[in-house]
Amino acid sequence: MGSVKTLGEFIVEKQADFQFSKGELTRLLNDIGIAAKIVNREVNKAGLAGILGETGSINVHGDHVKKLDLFANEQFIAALSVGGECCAMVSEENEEIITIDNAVSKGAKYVVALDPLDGSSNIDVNVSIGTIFSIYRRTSLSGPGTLEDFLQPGTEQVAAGYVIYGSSTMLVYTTGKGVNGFTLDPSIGEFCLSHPNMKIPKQGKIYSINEGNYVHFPEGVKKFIKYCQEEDTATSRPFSSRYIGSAVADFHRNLILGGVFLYPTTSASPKGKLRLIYECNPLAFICEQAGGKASNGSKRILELAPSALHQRSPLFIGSKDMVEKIEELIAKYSLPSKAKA
Ligand code: P6P
Repeated sequence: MGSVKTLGEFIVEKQADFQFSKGELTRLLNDIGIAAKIVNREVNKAGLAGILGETGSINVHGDHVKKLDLFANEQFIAALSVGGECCAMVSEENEEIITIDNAVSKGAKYVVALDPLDGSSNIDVNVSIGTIFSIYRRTSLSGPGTLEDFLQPGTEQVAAGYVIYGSSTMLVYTTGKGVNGFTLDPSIGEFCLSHPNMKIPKQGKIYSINEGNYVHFPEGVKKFIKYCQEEDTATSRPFSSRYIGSAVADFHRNLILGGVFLYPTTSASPKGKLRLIYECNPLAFICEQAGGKASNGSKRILELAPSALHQRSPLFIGSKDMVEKIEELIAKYSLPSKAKA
């Protein structure tokens, strides 16, 4: 058994990748790792800790907030507040920006966008759930973080990652120099490097989509689903349909095995369901760094210009060849815009 490399050691080692870095990002990533361990402890015993079920409250988007959602949100806000390296946060659970005053006074230069517990509808049925985070340098010059700090395109991300609370708990992140995965070893309470330099297969055999929405999918998406189901040994079709209903889990499986996750526009989500700033962009950054692709059907996710904190986007993300096939079919079968009027 080779020597174990912990997340902390790895982050410090990679700090050298950043010219002029004075350790702020290193501390910020470590703060996120600490919060993830605390959330993991509660997720693993949610059924016992009386924090299953709902708080009875509704979040800003009208979703029923599960107690674990709230707990996770509080833990990440607390960890990032104590750390002092992040001057403001955006969370799926909070309508407005969260300003971290002590970090503001310290002149912290980073802001963090977060989905503290994605896939919350799966909490009570013991299906994998996840945390997604995205880190930017603030663009505002001083004082509390501003809306503009968060309305940067995904290409401006300094780092992005997710935690998946599954059969094991993993933290996967990138700072723009590749993707590395760490598995939590509960016996020592450390995330240990288990998946160095992760690469997503260029072509996969898995497609992941909620086919319950089929009737309302754009024509090109319907054509892609049928393409996946055709018999063609030369292209290993039919592909397999796998859908967990937790974006982090569906994404993580495809990152390792190859495949594509699709969340198109639907009647319930006419702009798509996944959030651009704290779901699509961080997963897109990781996916591209692993050699994959992330699109809204016609444009690169990372180049979309956000205009609102909680805006949604259609998302097609995973193996490069599969995302390009989806874009090709959407372009071929999309109605000319004038015809839509
Ligand atoms: P549907 C979980 O609630 C989530 O936001 C994502 O994690 C997941 O991919 C999606 O919604 C599932 O949505 O409509 O298929 O249940």
